[in-house]
Amino acid sequence: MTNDERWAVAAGRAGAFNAKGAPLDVRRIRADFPILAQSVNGKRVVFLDSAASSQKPIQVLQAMDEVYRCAYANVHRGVYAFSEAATARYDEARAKVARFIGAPSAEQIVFTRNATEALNLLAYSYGRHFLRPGDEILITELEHHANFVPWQVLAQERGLTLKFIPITPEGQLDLQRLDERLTPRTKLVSFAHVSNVLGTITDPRPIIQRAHAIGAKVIVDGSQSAPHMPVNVGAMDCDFLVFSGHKMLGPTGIGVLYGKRELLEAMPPFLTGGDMISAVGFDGPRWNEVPLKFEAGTPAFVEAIGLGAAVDYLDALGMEAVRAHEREITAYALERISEVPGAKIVGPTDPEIRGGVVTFTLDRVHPHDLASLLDRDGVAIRAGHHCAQPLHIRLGLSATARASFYVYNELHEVDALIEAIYKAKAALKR
Ligand code: C6P
Repeated sequence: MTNDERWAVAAGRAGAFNAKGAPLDVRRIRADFPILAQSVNGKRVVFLDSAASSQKPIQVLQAMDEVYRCAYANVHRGVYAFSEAATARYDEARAKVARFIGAPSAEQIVFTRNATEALNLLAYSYGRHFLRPGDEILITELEHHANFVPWQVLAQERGLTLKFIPITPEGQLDLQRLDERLTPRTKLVSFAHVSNVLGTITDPRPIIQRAHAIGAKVIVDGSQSAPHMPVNVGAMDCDFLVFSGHKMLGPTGIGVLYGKRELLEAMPPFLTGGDMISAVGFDGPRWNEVPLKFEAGTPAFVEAIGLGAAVDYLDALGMEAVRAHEREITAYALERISEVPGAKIVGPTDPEIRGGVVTFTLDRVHPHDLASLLDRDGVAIRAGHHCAQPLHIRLGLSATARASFYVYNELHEVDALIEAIYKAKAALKR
C-alpha cells in the first residue's frame, strides 16, 4: 500500500458509512471504537459521558498515527516533501471543517485549542478592540463557564455591563424577555446552541435576527450542537461559532472558531509570534492573512488532521441520522429515569427540544455518590455542576447527575444505567 492509499483509509473514507436517511448501524459503529470493548470493574463499560468528551474511532487514531509515521514535519515552513504533505493535510482538514458547518471558505476557520480558547480569543481580540465603556454584552443564565467568565473579566476590565437572558421554569431561554434585554448599547450576544446541563436546544435564528436588528454581533457556542446535529453557519447567519474537536470524535487540543470574514479581518491578533506575521522588521510586524493571523506558533496540525478524519466519519454517518439516533435514546432515557422513584429530570422533558443530555437529581442521594456507585457497575456518568455554576445557582441545586449519549450508545445501555441506579439506591437504603 502506498502512503497515499494508507492515508485514504486512515482518513475515514473506508470507515463507517450510512445510507442517506437510514438509522445508524450502532453495532457496526461500535466496532470502530476499541475502548468500548473495555471492562471497568469487571463489567463491559457503559460510557455515558460524551458531552464531556467523546470516544475516538480507529479512523481518527489511524489518521493521526499515519501522519506521525509517514508525513510528519512542521507545517508552513519546509519546502521539502514531508512538510508539504503535512501542510496539505492540515489545509484539507480546515476545508473539511468549513464544509461541515457550511462556512463559505476555509479561511474563515481558525483552529484553536478548544471552544474555551476560541471564546477567549473573541473576548481578547473582538471584545478589547471593539467594545467601549458602557457597552453591553448579553449572554444567558445557562452558559458554560467558558462562555461566562471571559465576558465577566472583560466587563470588569472595560467597564461594560453583562446582562443575561433568563430561563423559564421548563429550562428554556425566556425569549419573551429578549427584547427588554437587548438595548441600543448591546454590542455582543453570546449563547449556547445546546445547553450542556439542561440539554435545551435553542433555535438560534430569532435571537440572531433580533440582535442584528439592533446592530449587535452574535457568537454561538456550538460545543454541544456541532457534534450532534446539522449546524450551518450560513443558515443561522451567526457572526461567530465555536466548538471543540474532542467532543465530536476528534482528539483533544483542537478547537474551532468560525467567523465572518470581514470581522476576522478587522480583529487584531490574539497571540503573537511565528506564523501569524507576514513580515517583521525592527520597526514592527505586519500581520498574516486570516486565519493564520490567529494561529501563532506551531499549530496542533496532527490534531487538526485527526479532527478532519472525525468530520469524515460524522459526514459518512449523516448528521440528521446522528440527531435522530440521539433523539430516540434521549426519549427513552427521559422516560426510564422519570420512572425511578425520587428521580427528577432537570430541563425540558420533550426530546424534540433536547439534545442527547439527560440531567437529573435523585432524592437524598448526592450526585457524586451516585456516579461513584454507578462506576462499580461500569456505568460512566458525570456528576457536579458541569462548569455551569450560575445555572445551578439559578436552579437552586449544588450538583446534578448527567448521562449523555452519542453515536455509539445503544438503548440497552440506558437499561444498564437504570439497573445501576436501583442498585445504588438499594446500597444507600434510599
Ligand atoms: N463542557 C461538559 O462536561 P472545552 O472545555 O473548551 O472543550 O469546552 C467548553 C465548553 C463550552 N461550552 C459548552 C456548552 C460546553 O459544554 C463546554 C464543555 C463539558 O459539559 C466539559 S466541562
